[in-house]
Amino acid sequence: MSVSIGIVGLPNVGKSTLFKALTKRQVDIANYPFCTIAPNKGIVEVPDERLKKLANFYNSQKTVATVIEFWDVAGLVRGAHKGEGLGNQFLSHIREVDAICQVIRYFQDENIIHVSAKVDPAEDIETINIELALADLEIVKKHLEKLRAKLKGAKTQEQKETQKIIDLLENKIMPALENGKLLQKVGLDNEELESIKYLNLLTAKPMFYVLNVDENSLTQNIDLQKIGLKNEIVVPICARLEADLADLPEEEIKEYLKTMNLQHTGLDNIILKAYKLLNLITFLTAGPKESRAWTITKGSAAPEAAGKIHTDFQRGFIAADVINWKTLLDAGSEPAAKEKGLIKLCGKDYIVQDGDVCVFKFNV
Ligand SMILES: Nc1nc2c(ncn2[C@@H]2O[C@H](COP(=O)(O)OP(=O)(O)OP(=O)(O)O)[C@@H](O)[C@H]2O)c(=O)[nH]1
Ligand SMILES: [Mg+2]
Repeated sequence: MSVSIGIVGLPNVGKSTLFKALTKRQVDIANYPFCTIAPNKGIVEVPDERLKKLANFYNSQKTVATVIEFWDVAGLVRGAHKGEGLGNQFLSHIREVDAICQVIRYFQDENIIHVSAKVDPAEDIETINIELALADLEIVKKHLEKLRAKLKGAKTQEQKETQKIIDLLENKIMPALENGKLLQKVGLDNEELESIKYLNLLTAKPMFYVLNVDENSLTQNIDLQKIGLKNEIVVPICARLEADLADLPEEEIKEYLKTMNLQHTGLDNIILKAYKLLNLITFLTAGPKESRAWTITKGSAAPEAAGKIHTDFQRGFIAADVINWKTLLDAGSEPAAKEKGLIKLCGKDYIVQDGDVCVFKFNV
């Protein structure tokens, strides 16, 4: 299953414009079995220069990037939890995402209506975060009823566990949500977060912010403190420009970035920041048939990485041949790398690193 991101924000801030730009780069789905595409889901390649270079090195017949899913939902308005606007029912579509991308309007354009008639990013962020918190609160309240009912009939051990969750929800989670706080900011420890994971609360998920700015603000410094974003991951983009860029051939995009003195497109930045936020890294498999990038959580051991390719690889894991992609390329060829002893044989405790090229050995 790929990493998924839900896009939230007020209406008319550019969420769908961003989504459309992203989906212009939608992957060739044939490469990804078991993937279905819903109308509001886009599956996008994670940009990776290393993969391209490796594919070139091996003259691979096929190159398969690792992917990330984006979900676009309708805009949230103040009072959505009480049914204002379209209400917040559509949030249920993104309950299972790994992270939330909040789009904020920063661009000035009199022709585009703002729901509160003025562009005020700080206020908009607060509105959205409160609505997300209140949407979570509804879920917590409903769930508490179920848990309390369960307490009546349950056996002792189960009762104890149920009571523990009830206490956490009543004493820590509910008060925070009632105050419009994001659960990510409440300081829950890992055990607490783990115990409420099944509730899929949106504010317990990692979140990053996309500032939809005017094109000419792209290269300017934005005072993030002023809009209340101090320690957050923020990606300034111009959604409209991204939509235009996504239509261009790669060479022209590179040319544009060069003239603007930018390193990546906004879309690439969003994907790269999402990886950082979720603590994800990429390892690679490469050869004449196929070069491919895979996503894993930082700190994963080799068998877990092998399991991304096939569960049999994990179950029957014996060892892995590992070399950093750059070391491999610099060696000139795979046999040369082998001869120089640059390919390391790693066991089940080896922690896979970003940019490792792996060959797994396994028993079936
Ligand atoms: N000037 C300017 N207009 C933009 C930009 N991004 C989006 N827009 C315009 O803003 C309007 C709303 O954009 P959408 O992407 O549909 O907004 P949305 O957030 O999906 O809105 P809802 O689906 O209603 O919640 C459209 O007319 C866009 O063309 C931008 O970067 N600059
Ligand atoms: Mg939209």
